[in-house]
Amino acid sequence: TKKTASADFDAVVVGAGFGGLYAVHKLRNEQGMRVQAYDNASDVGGTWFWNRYPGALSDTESFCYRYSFDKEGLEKARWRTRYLTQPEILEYMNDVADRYDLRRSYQFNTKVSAAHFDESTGLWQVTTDKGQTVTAKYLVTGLGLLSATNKPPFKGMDKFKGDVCHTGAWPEDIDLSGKKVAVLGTGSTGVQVIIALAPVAEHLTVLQRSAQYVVPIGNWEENEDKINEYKANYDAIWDQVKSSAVAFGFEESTIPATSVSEEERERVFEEIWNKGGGFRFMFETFSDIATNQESNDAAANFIKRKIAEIVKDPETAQKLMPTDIYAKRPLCGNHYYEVYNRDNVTLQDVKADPIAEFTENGIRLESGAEIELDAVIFATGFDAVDGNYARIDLRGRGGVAIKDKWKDGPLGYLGIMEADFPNFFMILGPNGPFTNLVPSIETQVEWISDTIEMMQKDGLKTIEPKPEAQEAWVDTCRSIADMTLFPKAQSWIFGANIPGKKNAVMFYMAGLGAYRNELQAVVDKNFSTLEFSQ
Ligand code: FAD
Ligand code: NA7
Repeated sequence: TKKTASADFDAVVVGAGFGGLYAVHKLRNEQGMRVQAYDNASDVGGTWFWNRYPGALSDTESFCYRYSFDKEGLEKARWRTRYLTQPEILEYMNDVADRYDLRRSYQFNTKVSAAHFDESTGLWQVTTDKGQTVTAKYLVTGLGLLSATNKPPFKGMDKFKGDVCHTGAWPEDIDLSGKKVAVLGTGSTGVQVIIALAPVAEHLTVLQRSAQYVVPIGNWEENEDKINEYKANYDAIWDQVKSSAVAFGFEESTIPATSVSEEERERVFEEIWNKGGGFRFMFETFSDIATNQESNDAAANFIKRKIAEIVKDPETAQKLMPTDIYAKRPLCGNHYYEVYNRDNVTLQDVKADPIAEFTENGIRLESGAEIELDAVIFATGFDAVDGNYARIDLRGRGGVAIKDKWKDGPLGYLGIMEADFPNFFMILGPNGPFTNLVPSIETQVEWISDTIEMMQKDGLKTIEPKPEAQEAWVDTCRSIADMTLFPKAQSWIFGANIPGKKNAVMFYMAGLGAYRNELQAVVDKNFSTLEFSQ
Protein backbone atom coordinates (compact mmCIF):
# COMPACT_ATOMS: atom_id res chain seq x y z
CA THR A 1 0.00 0.00 0.00
CA LYS A 2 1.21 3.51 -0.80
CA LYS A 3 1.82 5.66 2.26
CA THR A 4 0.59 9.24 2.46
CA ALA A 5 3.93 10.99 2.51
CA SER A 6 3.08 14.39 3.88
CA ALA A 7 0.56 13.33 6.51
CA ASP A 8 1.32 12.37 10.10
CA PHE A 9 -0.90 9.32 9.64
CA ASP A 10 -2.70 7.53 6.84
CA ALA A 11 -5.89 7.42 8.87
CA VAL A 12 -7.35 8.76 12.07
CA VAL A 13 -10.00 6.54 13.65
CA VAL A 14 -12.29 7.93 16.33
CA GLY A 15 -14.03 5.58 18.77
CA ALA A 16 -13.08 2.31 20.45
CA GLY A 17 -16.45 0.56 20.23
CA PHE A 18 -17.22 -2.31 17.87
CA GLY A 19 -16.85 0.10 14.93
CA GLY A 20 -13.58 1.85 15.69
CA LEU A 21 -11.82 -1.31 16.87
CA TYR A 22 -12.63 -3.18 13.69
CA ALA A 23 -11.56 -0.20 11.56
CA VAL A 24 -8.17 -0.14 13.30
CA HIS A 25 -7.81 -3.88 12.74
CA LYS A 26 -8.67 -3.67 9.03
CA LEU A 27 -6.63 -0.57 8.19
CA ARG A 28 -3.60 -1.19 10.38
CA ASN A 29 -3.29 -4.97 10.73
CA GLU A 30 -4.54 -5.96 7.29
CA GLN A 31 -3.62 -3.00 5.12
CA GLY A 32 -0.48 -1.90 6.91
CA MET A 33 -1.60 1.69 7.27
CA ARG A 34 -0.35 4.12 9.87
CA VAL A 35 -3.35 4.66 12.10
CA GLN A 36 -3.91 6.95 15.07
CA ALA A 37 -7.05 6.30 17.05
CA TYR A 38 -8.78 8.19 19.87
CA ASP A 39 -11.50 7.64 22.40
CA ASN A 40 -12.51 9.88 25.25
CA ALA A 41 -13.13 6.80 27.40
CA SER A 42 -10.19 5.42 29.36
CA ASP A 43 -10.33 2.09 27.52
CA VAL A 44 -12.03 0.11 24.76
CA GLY A 45 -15.72 -0.89 24.69
CA GLY A 46 -17.70 2.15 23.54
CA THR A 47 -21.34 1.56 24.53
CA TRP A 48 -20.23 -1.28 26.78
CA PHE A 49 -17.59 0.82 28.47
CA TRP A 50 -20.06 3.55 29.41
CA ASN A 51 -23.31 1.69 30.09
CA ARG A 52 -22.46 -0.14 33.33
CA TYR A 53 -25.80 0.32 35.02
CA PRO A 54 -27.31 -2.64 36.92
CA GLY A 55 -29.09 -4.94 34.50
CA ALA A 56 -27.26 -3.72 31.36
CA LEU A 57 -27.66 -6.46 28.79
CA SER A 58 -27.63 -6.86 25.04
CA ASP A 59 -31.03 -7.75 23.61
CA THR A 60 -29.42 -9.29 20.55
CA GLU A 61 -28.85 -12.97 21.27
CA SER A 62 -25.34 -13.94 22.37
CA PHE A 63 -24.47 -15.91 19.25
CA CYS A 64 -24.83 -12.90 16.97
CA TYR A 65 -23.80 -9.98 19.15
CA ARG A 66 -20.14 -10.44 18.28
CA TYR A 67 -17.82 -10.07 15.32
CA SER A 68 -18.35 -12.62 12.57
CA PHE A 69 -14.74 -12.15 11.40
CA ASP A 70 -13.35 -13.28 14.73
CA LYS A 71 -13.56 -17.05 14.44
CA GLU A 72 -10.83 -17.50 17.01
CA GLY A 73 -12.91 -15.63 19.58
CA LEU A 74 -15.95 -17.72 18.81
CA GLU A 75 -14.03 -20.99 19.17
CA LYS A 76 -13.20 -20.26 22.78
CA ALA A 77 -16.44 -18.45 23.61
CA ARG A 78 -18.57 -19.76 26.44
CA TRP A 79 -21.50 -17.50 27.18
CA ARG A 80 -23.77 -18.33 30.09
CA THR A 81 -27.15 -17.09 28.99
CA ARG A 82 -29.08 -16.45 25.82
CA TYR A 83 -28.14 -12.77 26.03
CA LEU A 84 -24.80 -11.24 26.97
CA THR A 85 -24.49 -9.04 30.05
CA GLN A 86 -22.53 -5.80 29.83
CA PRO A 87 -19.51 -7.22 31.73
CA GLU A 88 -19.38 -10.18 29.32
CA ILE A 89 -19.47 -7.93 26.26
CA LEU A 90 -16.81 -5.65 27.70
CA GLU A 91 -14.64 -8.67 28.48
CA TYR A 92 -15.09 -9.92 24.92
CA MET A 93 -14.10 -6.54 23.48
CA ASN A 94 -11.05 -6.37 25.73
CA ASP A 95 -10.09 -9.83 24.57
CA VAL A 96 -10.45 -8.77 20.91
CA ALA A 97 -8.33 -5.67 21.61
CA ASP A 98 -5.65 -7.90 23.17
CA ARG A 99 -5.63 -10.59 20.52
CA TYR A 100 -5.45 -8.09 17.65
CA ASP A 101 -3.14 -5.77 19.57
CA LEU A 102 -5.44 -2.80 18.99
CA ARG A 103 -4.81 -0.72 22.11
CA ARG A 104 -1.41 0.52 20.98
CA SER A 105 -3.03 2.59 18.22
CA TYR A 106 -5.27 4.40 20.70
CA GLN A 107 -4.82 7.47 22.73
CA PHE A 108 -7.53 7.14 25.41
CA ASN A 109 -9.04 9.85 27.61
CA THR A 110 -8.84 12.05 24.53
CA LYS A 111 -11.75 13.69 22.82
CA VAL A 112 -11.53 14.75 19.21
CA SER A 113 -12.76 18.31 19.38
CA ALA A 114 -12.31 19.40 15.77
CA ALA A 115 -11.59 17.91 12.36
CA HIS A 116 -11.11 20.17 9.37
CA PHE A 117 -10.53 19.12 5.78
CA ASP A 118 -7.70 21.19 4.36
CA GLU A 119 -8.35 21.66 0.64
CA SER A 120 -4.82 22.83 -0.07
CA THR A 121 -3.18 19.63 1.18
CA GLY A 122 -6.12 17.26 0.74
CA LEU A 123 -5.64 16.13 4.35
CA TRP A 124 -7.74 16.05 7.49
CA GLN A 125 -6.49 18.13 10.38
CA VAL A 126 -7.67 16.54 13.58
CA THR A 127 -7.51 18.38 16.90
CA THR A 128 -8.00 16.90 20.35
CA ASP A 129 -9.06 18.35 23.67
CA LYS A 130 -5.46 17.81 24.78
CA GLY A 131 -4.39 20.50 22.35
CA GLN A 132 -2.76 18.18 19.82
CA THR A 133 -3.31 18.44 16.06
CA VAL A 134 -2.43 15.66 13.64
CA THR A 135 -2.96 15.27 9.90
CA ALA A 136 -4.22 12.22 8.06
CA LYS A 137 -5.52 11.36 4.61
CA TYR A 138 -8.58 9.52 5.90
CA LEU A 139 -10.91 10.23 8.78
CA VAL A 140 -12.93 7.24 9.98
CA THR A 141 -15.47 7.92 12.73
CA GLY A 142 -17.14 5.30 14.90
CA LEU A 143 -18.67 7.81 17.31
CA GLY A 144 -21.62 5.60 18.20
CA LEU A 145 -25.25 6.22 17.32
CA LEU A 146 -26.44 5.79 20.89
CA SER A 147 -23.58 7.45 22.68
CA ALA A 148 -24.19 11.19 23.19
CA THR A 149 -26.23 11.12 26.41
CA ASN A 150 -29.46 13.09 26.70
CA LYS A 151 -29.87 14.47 30.21
CA PRO A 152 -32.83 16.86 30.29
CA PRO A 153 -32.29 19.72 32.72
CA PHE A 154 -34.73 20.29 35.59
CA LYS A 155 -35.10 23.25 37.88
CA GLY A 156 -33.25 22.90 41.16
CA MET A 157 -31.09 19.95 40.13
CA ASP A 158 -28.04 21.50 41.79
CA LYS A 159 -29.89 21.68 45.12
CA PHE A 160 -30.50 17.93 45.29
CA LYS A 161 -28.23 16.35 47.90
CA GLY A 162 -28.55 12.79 46.63
CA ASP A 163 -26.86 11.12 43.66
CA VAL A 164 -27.81 11.87 40.08
CA CYS A 165 -26.49 9.79 37.22
CA HIS A 166 -27.22 8.87 33.63
CA THR A 167 -27.24 5.21 32.65
CA GLY A 168 -24.98 5.96 29.68
CA ALA A 169 -22.23 7.43 31.88
CA TRP A 170 -22.52 5.15 34.86
CA PRO A 171 -20.22 5.92 37.81
CA GLU A 172 -18.05 3.07 39.14
CA ASP A 173 -18.70 3.61 42.79
CA ILE A 174 -22.45 3.97 43.23
CA ASP A 175 -24.35 1.51 45.42
CA LEU A 176 -28.12 1.83 45.31
CA SER A 177 -29.02 -1.06 47.58
CA GLY A 178 -31.26 -0.03 50.44
CA LYS A 179 -31.73 3.42 48.91
CA LYS A 180 -34.78 5.38 47.81
CA VAL A 181 -34.28 5.56 44.06
CA ALA A 182 -36.18 7.11 41.17
CA VAL A 183 -35.70 6.05 37.56
CA LEU A 184 -36.70 8.61 34.94
CA GLY A 185 -37.41 6.95 31.58
CA THR A 186 -38.88 3.63 30.52
CA GLY A 187 -37.11 2.89 27.20
CA SER A 188 -34.84 -0.15 26.64
CA THR A 189 -32.46 1.11 29.28
CA GLY A 190 -35.12 2.13 31.79
CA VAL A 191 -36.76 -1.29 31.54
CA GLN A 192 -33.43 -3.04 32.27
CA VAL A 193 -32.43 -0.83 35.16
CA ILE A 194 -35.93 -0.93 36.69
CA ILE A 195 -35.99 -4.74 36.65
CA ALA A 196 -32.52 -4.86 38.25
CA LEU A 197 -33.08 -2.20 40.91
CA ALA A 198 -36.56 -3.20 42.12
CA PRO A 199 -35.30 -6.09 44.27
CA VAL A 200 -32.37 -4.15 45.77
CA ALA A 201 -33.67 -0.62 46.35
CA GLU A 202 -35.51 0.19 49.56
CA HIS A 203 -38.07 1.94 47.39
CA LEU A 204 -38.14 2.45 43.63
CA THR A 205 -40.18 5.19 42.01
CA VAL A 206 -40.56 4.85 38.25
CA LEU A 207 -41.13 8.20 36.58
CA GLN A 208 -42.90 7.26 33.36
CA ARG A 209 -43.71 9.75 30.62
CA SER A 210 -44.98 7.31 27.99
CA ALA A 211 -46.20 3.81 28.69
CA GLN A 212 -44.35 1.22 26.57
CA TYR A 213 -44.93 -2.15 25.00
CA VAL A 214 -42.55 -4.59 26.71
CA VAL A 215 -42.43 -8.29 25.85
CA PRO A 216 -40.41 -10.92 27.76
CA ILE A 217 -36.75 -11.27 26.75
CA GLY A 218 -36.51 -15.01 27.58
CA ASN A 219 -33.03 -14.94 29.06
CA TRP A 220 -32.51 -18.59 29.88
CA GLU A 221 -29.24 -20.40 30.49
CA GLU A 222 -27.56 -21.70 27.38
CA ASN A 223 -25.94 -25.13 27.65
CA GLU A 224 -22.66 -26.27 26.12
CA ASP A 225 -24.40 -28.37 23.44
CA LYS A 226 -26.38 -25.44 22.15
CA ILE A 227 -23.26 -23.28 22.04
CA ASN A 228 -21.38 -26.01 20.17
CA GLU A 229 -24.22 -26.14 17.70
CA TYR A 230 -23.80 -22.42 17.03
CA LYS A 231 -20.08 -22.92 16.61
CA ALA A 232 -20.56 -25.80 14.19
CA ASN A 233 -23.00 -23.80 12.06
CA TYR A 234 -21.07 -20.57 12.26
CA ASP A 235 -20.81 -19.76 8.55
CA ALA A 236 -24.42 -20.60 7.76
CA ILE A 237 -25.59 -18.55 10.73
CA TRP A 238 -23.73 -15.44 9.59
CA ASP A 239 -24.89 -15.89 5.99
CA GLN A 240 -28.45 -15.92 7.27
CA VAL A 241 -27.89 -12.93 9.59
CA LYS A 242 -26.29 -10.84 6.86
CA SER A 243 -28.94 -11.56 4.26
CA SER A 244 -31.89 -11.04 6.62
CA ALA A 245 -33.63 -7.75 7.38
CA VAL A 246 -33.12 -7.04 11.08
CA ALA A 247 -30.05 -9.31 11.39
CA PHE A 248 -31.10 -10.62 14.78
CA GLY A 249 -30.40 -14.27 13.96
CA PHE A 250 -33.91 -15.45 13.10
CA GLU A 251 -35.97 -15.67 9.91
CA GLU A 252 -38.44 -12.81 9.67
CA SER A 253 -42.00 -13.96 9.09
CA THR A 254 -43.36 -13.71 5.56
CA ILE A 255 -46.98 -14.14 6.65
CA PRO A 256 -49.12 -11.02 7.14
CA ALA A 257 -51.18 -11.01 10.33
CA THR A 258 -54.09 -9.84 8.20
CA SER A 259 -54.00 -13.13 6.27
CA VAL A 260 -54.71 -15.43 9.22
CA SER A 261 -57.57 -16.05 11.64
CA GLU A 262 -57.76 -14.38 15.02
CA GLU A 263 -57.04 -17.72 16.72
CA GLU A 264 -53.92 -18.20 14.62
CA ARG A 265 -52.70 -14.68 15.46
CA GLU A 266 -53.22 -15.37 19.13
CA ARG A 267 -51.36 -18.67 18.89
CA VAL A 268 -48.36 -17.09 17.16
CA PHE A 269 -48.23 -14.09 19.50
CA GLU A 270 -48.39 -16.43 22.50
CA GLU A 271 -45.65 -18.66 21.08
CA ILE A 272 -43.21 -15.78 20.53
CA TRP A 273 -44.21 -14.11 23.81
CA ASN A 274 -43.09 -17.32 25.52
CA LYS A 275 -39.92 -17.55 23.44
CA GLY A 276 -39.01 -13.93 24.22
CA GLY A 277 -37.21 -11.16 22.35
CA GLY A 278 -38.38 -7.71 21.26
CA PHE A 279 -37.39 -7.95 17.61
CA ARG A 280 -38.78 -11.46 17.44
CA PHE A 281 -42.16 -10.26 18.67
CA MET A 282 -42.26 -7.51 16.07
CA PHE A 283 -40.72 -9.35 13.10
CA GLU A 284 -40.86 -13.11 13.65
CA THR A 285 -44.57 -13.24 14.49
CA PHE A 286 -45.92 -11.69 11.28
CA SER A 287 -44.51 -9.78 8.35
CA ASP A 288 -46.68 -6.68 8.68
CA ILE A 289 -46.69 -5.64 12.35
CA ALA A 290 -44.46 -2.66 11.54
CA THR A 291 -46.25 -1.74 8.33
CA ASN A 292 -49.99 -2.39 8.66
CA GLN A 293 -52.12 -0.58 11.22
CA GLU A 294 -54.57 -3.45 11.71
CA SER A 295 -51.77 -5.93 12.35
CA ASN A 296 -50.00 -3.46 14.59
CA ASP A 297 -53.20 -3.04 16.61
CA ALA A 298 -53.49 -6.81 16.95
CA ALA A 299 -49.96 -7.07 18.38
CA ALA A 300 -50.50 -4.01 20.60
CA ASN A 301 -53.79 -5.39 21.94
CA PHE A 302 -52.19 -8.72 22.72
CA ILE A 303 -49.55 -6.97 24.84
CA LYS A 304 -52.19 -4.79 26.53
CA ARG A 305 -54.14 -7.90 27.51
CA LYS A 306 -50.95 -9.31 29.04
CA ILE A 307 -50.46 -6.10 31.04
CA ALA A 308 -54.03 -6.33 32.37
CA GLU A 309 -53.46 -9.98 33.32
CA ILE A 310 -50.10 -9.43 35.02
CA VAL A 311 -50.53 -6.17 36.93
CA LYS A 312 -52.74 -6.64 39.99
CA ASP A 313 -53.63 -3.03 40.81
CA PRO A 314 -56.04 -1.85 38.08
CA GLU A 315 -55.00 1.79 38.40
CA THR A 316 -51.33 0.90 37.90
CA ALA A 317 -52.24 -1.40 35.03
CA GLN A 318 -54.10 1.47 33.41
CA LYS A 319 -51.08 3.76 33.69
CA LEU A 320 -48.92 1.08 32.07
CA MET A 321 -51.21 0.77 29.04
CA PRO A 322 -49.52 2.36 26.03
CA THR A 323 -51.70 4.83 24.18
CA ASP A 324 -49.67 5.15 20.99
CA ILE A 325 -48.91 2.63 18.28
CA TYR A 326 -46.36 -0.17 18.62
CA ALA A 327 -43.62 1.33 16.46
CA LYS A 328 -40.61 2.28 18.53
CA ARG A 329 -37.52 0.11 18.87
CA PRO A 330 -39.19 -2.99 20.32
CA LEU A 331 -38.52 -3.43 24.03
CA CYS A 332 -38.11 -6.57 26.08
CA GLY A 333 -37.27 -7.59 29.62
CA ASN A 334 -38.02 -10.46 31.96
CA HIS A 335 -40.92 -9.92 34.34
CA TYR A 336 -41.08 -6.19 33.64
CA TYR A 337 -44.76 -5.64 34.36
CA GLU A 338 -44.50 -7.91 37.44
CA VAL A 339 -42.19 -5.30 38.98
CA TYR A 340 -45.28 -3.14 39.57
CA ASN A 341 -46.81 -5.80 41.83
CA ARG A 342 -44.03 -5.22 44.37
CA ASP A 343 -44.78 -3.23 47.52
CA ASN A 344 -41.57 -1.23 47.21
CA VAL A 345 -42.26 0.04 43.67
CA THR A 346 -44.40 3.07 42.77
CA LEU A 347 -45.29 4.09 39.24
CA GLN A 348 -45.56 7.84 38.76
CA ASP A 349 -47.05 9.17 35.53
CA VAL A 350 -45.00 12.30 34.83
CA LYS A 351 -47.05 13.16 31.77
CA ALA A 352 -50.16 13.59 33.95
CA ASP A 353 -48.22 15.17 36.82
CA PRO A 354 -44.87 16.47 35.51
CA ILE A 355 -41.72 17.07 37.51
CA ALA A 356 -41.82 20.68 38.75
CA GLU A 357 -38.37 20.74 40.31
CA PHE A 358 -35.67 18.94 42.23
CA THR A 359 -35.47 19.85 45.90
CA GLU A 360 -32.78 19.17 48.49
CA ASN A 361 -34.36 15.85 49.36
CA GLY A 362 -35.98 14.69 46.19
CA ILE A 363 -38.41 15.72 43.49
CA ARG A 364 -41.53 17.89 43.65
CA LEU A 365 -44.27 17.28 41.12
CA GLU A 366 -46.53 19.95 39.69
CA SER A 367 -49.40 18.74 41.89
CA GLY A 368 -47.22 19.63 44.88
CA ALA A 369 -46.57 15.99 45.80
CA GLU A 370 -43.01 15.39 47.00
CA ILE A 371 -40.98 12.24 46.49
CA GLU A 372 -38.15 11.75 48.95
CA LEU A 373 -35.09 10.29 47.25
CA ASP A 374 -31.47 9.27 47.77
CA ALA A 375 -30.75 8.94 44.05
CA VAL A 376 -32.23 9.80 40.67
CA ILE A 377 -31.27 7.70 37.66
CA PHE A 378 -31.69 9.31 34.27
CA ALA A 379 -32.56 6.57 31.78
CA THR A 380 -33.43 9.30 29.32
CA GLY A 381 -31.55 8.00 26.31
CA PHE A 382 -29.34 9.63 23.76
CA ASP A 383 -29.09 12.38 21.20
CA ALA A 384 -29.05 9.53 18.71
CA VAL A 385 -27.23 9.06 15.41
CA ASP A 386 -25.90 12.58 14.66
CA GLY A 387 -25.57 13.72 18.30
CA ASN A 388 -21.83 13.08 18.56
CA TYR A 389 -21.21 14.58 15.11
CA ALA A 390 -22.79 17.88 16.07
CA ARG A 391 -20.56 17.93 19.17
CA ILE A 392 -17.37 18.05 17.05
CA ASP A 393 -16.28 21.09 15.07
CA LEU A 394 -16.32 19.01 11.90
CA ARG A 395 -15.74 20.88 8.65
CA GLY A 396 -15.50 19.82 5.04
CA ARG A 397 -14.80 21.73 1.83
CA GLY A 398 -14.99 25.52 2.09
CA GLY A 399 -15.14 25.23 5.88
CA VAL A 400 -18.74 24.00 5.77
CA ALA A 401 -19.71 22.71 9.23
CA ILE A 402 -21.54 19.41 9.63
CA LYS A 403 -23.94 20.90 12.16
CA ASP A 404 -25.00 23.55 9.66
CA LYS A 405 -25.38 21.04 6.84
CA TRP A 406 -27.44 18.80 9.11
CA LYS A 407 -29.47 21.50 10.86
CA ASP A 408 -32.73 20.26 9.31
CA GLY A 409 -31.82 16.64 9.96
CA PRO A 410 -28.74 14.59 9.19
CA LEU A 411 -28.07 13.55 5.59
CA GLY A 412 -25.35 11.09 4.66
CA TYR A 413 -24.78 8.73 1.77
CA LEU A 414 -25.12 4.99 2.50
CA GLY A 415 -24.83 5.80 6.21
CA ILE A 416 -21.12 6.16 5.53
CA MET A 417 -20.21 9.36 3.69
CA GLU A 418 -21.21 13.00 3.36
CA ALA A 419 -21.05 15.27 0.31
CA ASP A 420 -18.33 17.95 0.59
CA PHE A 421 -16.54 15.87 3.21
CA PRO A 422 -13.80 14.10 1.22
CA ASN A 423 -12.10 10.96 2.56
CA PHE A 424 -14.52 10.97 5.48
CA PHE A 425 -16.06 7.64 6.44
CA MET A 426 -18.63 7.21 9.18
CA ILE A 427 -19.47 3.90 10.86
CA LEU A 428 -23.19 3.89 11.72
CA GLY A 429 -23.61 7.40 10.33
CA PRO A 430 -27.07 8.75 9.45
CA ASN A 431 -29.25 6.81 7.03
CA GLY A 432 -27.53 3.50 7.64
CA PRO A 433 -29.29 0.22 8.44
CA PHE A 434 -31.67 -0.29 11.39
CA THR A 435 -30.65 -3.73 12.63
CA ASN A 436 -28.73 -5.75 15.13
CA LEU A 437 -25.75 -3.46 14.79
CA VAL A 438 -22.57 -5.51 14.93
CA PRO A 439 -23.12 -7.17 11.52
CA SER A 440 -24.01 -3.76 10.06
CA ILE A 441 -20.85 -2.29 11.57
CA GLU A 442 -18.78 -5.08 10.02
CA THR A 443 -20.48 -4.57 6.66
CA GLN A 444 -19.66 -0.87 6.71
CA VAL A 445 -16.09 -1.22 7.97
CA GLU A 446 -15.37 -3.81 5.29
CA TRP A 447 -16.80 -1.57 2.57
CA ILE A 448 -14.82 1.40 3.91
CA SER A 449 -11.53 -0.48 4.12
CA ASP A 450 -12.01 -2.05 0.68
CA THR A 451 -12.71 1.41 -0.76
CA ILE A 452 -9.64 2.86 0.93
CA GLU A 453 -7.54 -0.02 -0.36
CA MET A 454 -8.80 0.60 -3.89
CA MET A 455 -7.95 4.31 -3.60
CA GLN A 456 -4.45 3.60 -2.36
CA LYS A 457 -3.84 1.11 -5.16
CA ASP A 458 -5.15 3.47 -7.81
CA GLY A 459 -3.33 6.47 -6.36
CA LEU A 460 -6.51 8.45 -5.83
CA LYS A 461 -6.39 11.55 -3.68
CA THR A 462 -9.96 12.10 -2.63
CA ILE A 463 -13.37 10.44 -2.67
CA GLU A 464 -16.77 11.93 -1.79
CA PRO A 465 -20.37 11.28 -2.75
CA LYS A 466 -21.91 13.20 -5.63
CA PRO A 467 -24.55 15.54 -4.15
CA GLU A 468 -27.28 14.10 -6.39
CA ALA A 469 -26.43 10.55 -5.28
CA GLN A 470 -26.65 11.60 -1.65
CA GLU A 471 -29.97 13.33 -2.26
CA ALA A 472 -31.32 10.19 -3.91
CA TRP A 473 -30.16 8.06 -0.98
CA VAL A 474 -31.81 10.32 1.58
CA ASP A 475 -35.02 10.24 -0.51
CA THR A 476 -34.85 6.45 -0.68
CA CYS A 477 -34.51 6.27 3.10
CA ARG A 478 -37.49 8.61 3.50
CA SER A 479 -39.69 6.57 1.14
CA ILE A 480 -38.80 3.30 2.84
CA ALA A 481 -39.45 4.76 6.30
CA ASP A 482 -42.80 6.08 5.08
CA MET A 483 -43.82 2.55 4.12
CA THR A 484 -43.55 1.64 7.81
CA LEU A 485 -45.43 2.79 10.89
CA PHE A 486 -42.23 3.92 12.65
CA PRO A 487 -42.56 7.63 11.72
CA LYS A 488 -45.95 7.66 13.46
CA ALA A 489 -44.38 7.04 16.90
CA GLN A 490 -42.31 9.60 18.78
CA SER A 491 -38.87 8.16 19.47
CA TRP A 492 -35.14 8.60 19.03
CA ILE A 493 -35.32 6.75 15.69
CA PHE A 494 -36.49 10.02 14.12
CA GLY A 495 -34.90 12.39 16.61
CA ALA A 496 -38.22 13.04 18.35
CA ASN A 497 -36.77 12.50 21.85
CA ILE A 498 -34.64 15.64 21.89
CA PRO A 499 -36.46 18.95 22.47
CA GLY A 500 -35.84 21.23 19.50
CA LYS A 501 -34.32 18.53 17.29
CA LYS A 502 -35.97 18.45 13.88
CA ASN A 503 -37.78 15.23 13.10
CA ALA A 504 -35.89 13.53 10.30
CA VAL A 505 -35.33 10.14 8.76
CA MET A 506 -32.11 8.73 10.17
CA PHE A 507 -32.19 5.09 9.03
CA TYR A 508 -32.31 2.91 5.94
CA MET A 509 -35.15 0.60 6.96
CA ALA A 510 -35.06 -2.01 4.21
CA GLY A 511 -32.79 -4.30 6.20
CA LEU A 512 -29.21 -5.53 6.16
CA GLY A 513 -29.53 -7.90 3.20
CA ALA A 514 -30.86 -5.13 0.96
CA TYR A 515 -28.30 -2.70 2.36
CA ARG A 516 -25.44 -5.04 1.53
CA ASN A 517 -26.79 -5.30 -2.02
CA GLU A 518 -26.82 -1.49 -2.25
CA LEU A 519 -23.18 -1.30 -1.15
CA GLN A 520 -22.19 -4.02 -3.64
CA ALA A 521 -24.06 -2.21 -6.41
CA VAL A 522 -21.92 0.89 -5.85
CA VAL A 523 -18.80 -1.21 -6.44
CA ASP A 524 -20.34 -3.05 -9.41
CA LYS A 525 -21.24 0.27 -11.01
CA ASN A 526 -17.64 1.37 -10.68
CA PHE A 527 -18.30 3.92 -7.96
CA SER A 528 -20.23 6.10 -10.41
CA THR A 529 -22.11 7.77 -7.53
CA LEU A 530 -18.86 9.03 -6.11
CA GLU A 531 -16.48 11.76 -7.11
CA PHE A 532 -12.72 11.22 -7.10
CA SER A 533 -9.69 13.41 -7.50
CA GLN A 534 -6.24 12.22 -8.48
P1 FAD B 1 -20.05 3.01 20.47
O1 FAD B 1 -19.93 1.69 21.08
O2 FAD B 1 -21.09 3.93 20.97
O3 FAD B 1 -18.61 3.71 20.59
C1 FAD B 1 -18.39 5.04 20.26
C2 FAD B 1 -17.18 5.54 21.03
O4 FAD B 1 -16.76 6.77 20.44
C3 FAD B 1 -17.45 5.81 22.49
O5 FAD B 1 -16.55 5.12 23.31
C4 FAD B 1 -17.27 7.31 22.61
O6 FAD B 1 -16.71 7.65 23.86
C5 FAD B 1 -16.33 7.62 21.47
N1 FAD B 1 -16.44 9.00 20.99
C6 FAD B 1 -17.54 9.65 20.54
N2 FAD B 1 -17.24 10.90 20.19
C7 FAD B 1 -15.90 11.04 20.40
C8 FAD B 1 -15.00 12.12 20.22
N3 FAD B 1 -15.39 13.30 19.74
N4 FAD B 1 -13.69 11.93 20.54
C9 FAD B 1 -13.27 10.73 21.03
N5 FAD B 1 -14.09 9.67 21.21
C10 FAD B 1 -15.39 9.84 20.91
N6 FAD B 1 -27.20 -2.72 19.59
C11 FAD B 1 -27.58 -3.93 19.17
O7 FAD B 1 -27.45 -4.23 17.99
N7 FAD B 1 -28.09 -4.85 20.04
C12 FAD B 1 -28.24 -4.57 21.35
O8 FAD B 1 -28.70 -5.42 22.10
C13 FAD B 1 -27.87 -3.28 21.82
N8 FAD B 1 -28.02 -2.95 23.11
C14 FAD B 1 -27.68 -1.69 23.52
C15 FAD B 1 -27.85 -1.35 24.85
C16 FAD B 1 -27.51 -0.07 25.29
C17 FAD B 1 -27.67 0.28 26.72
C18 FAD B 1 -27.02 0.89 24.37
C19 FAD B 1 -26.67 2.27 24.80
C20 FAD B 1 -26.85 0.54 23.05
C21 FAD B 1 -27.15 -0.74 22.61
N9 FAD B 1 -26.98 -1.13 21.30
C22 FAD B 1 -27.34 -2.37 20.88
C23 FAD B 1 -26.38 -0.20 20.32
C24 FAD B 1 -24.83 -0.19 20.44
O9 FAD B 1 -24.47 1.14 20.61
C25 FAD B 1 -24.21 -0.81 19.19
O10 FAD B 1 -24.58 -2.17 19.10
C26 FAD B 1 -22.68 -0.78 19.16
O11 FAD B 1 -22.12 -1.07 20.40
C27 FAD B 1 -22.17 0.54 18.61
O12 FAD B 1 -20.78 0.48 18.42
P2 FAD B 1 -20.00 1.73 17.86
O13 FAD B 1 -18.56 1.37 17.85
O14 FAD B 1 -20.59 2.17 16.59
O15 FAD B 1 -20.27 2.92 18.89
P1 NA7 C 1 -34.97 5.88 24.88
O1 NA7 C 1 -35.49 4.71 24.20
O2 NA7 C 1 -34.86 7.16 24.13
O3 NA7 C 1 -35.87 6.11 26.18
C1 NA7 C 1 -35.74 7.27 26.96
C2 NA7 C 1 -36.83 7.30 28.00
O4 NA7 C 1 -36.69 8.50 28.76
C3 NA7 C 1 -38.23 7.34 27.42
O5 NA7 C 1 -39.08 6.61 28.25
C4 NA7 C 1 -38.58 8.83 27.46
O6 NA7 C 1 -39.95 9.08 27.53
C5 NA7 C 1 -37.90 9.25 28.72
N1 NA7 C 1 -37.59 10.67 28.72
C6 NA7 C 1 -36.72 11.33 27.93
N2 NA7 C 1 -36.69 12.63 28.24
C7 NA7 C 1 -37.58 12.79 29.25
C8 NA7 C 1 -38.02 13.92 30.00
N3 NA7 C 1 -37.54 15.14 29.75
N4 NA7 C 1 -38.95 13.73 30.96
C9 NA7 C 1 -39.44 12.49 31.19
N5 NA7 C 1 -39.06 11.39 30.53
C10 NA7 C 1 -38.15 11.55 29.57
O7 NA7 C 1 -33.52 5.62 25.49
P2 NA7 C 1 -32.90 4.25 26.05
O8 NA7 C 1 -31.59 4.57 26.66
O9 NA7 C 1 -33.87 3.52 26.87
O10 NA7 C 1 -32.68 3.40 24.77
C11 NA7 C 1 -31.99 3.90 23.64
C12 NA7 C 1 -31.50 2.79 22.81
O11 NA7 C 1 -30.31 2.28 23.41
C13 NA7 C 1 -32.38 1.61 22.72
O12 NA7 C 1 -33.36 1.74 21.77
C14 NA7 C 1 -31.43 0.50 22.46
O13 NA7 C 1 -31.11 0.47 21.10
C15 NA7 C 1 -30.26 0.89 23.24
P3 NA7 C 1 -40.86 9.10 26.18
O14 NA7 C 1 -41.03 7.68 25.79
O15 NA7 C 1 -40.05 9.88 25.17
O16 NA7 C 1 -42.09 9.79 26.56
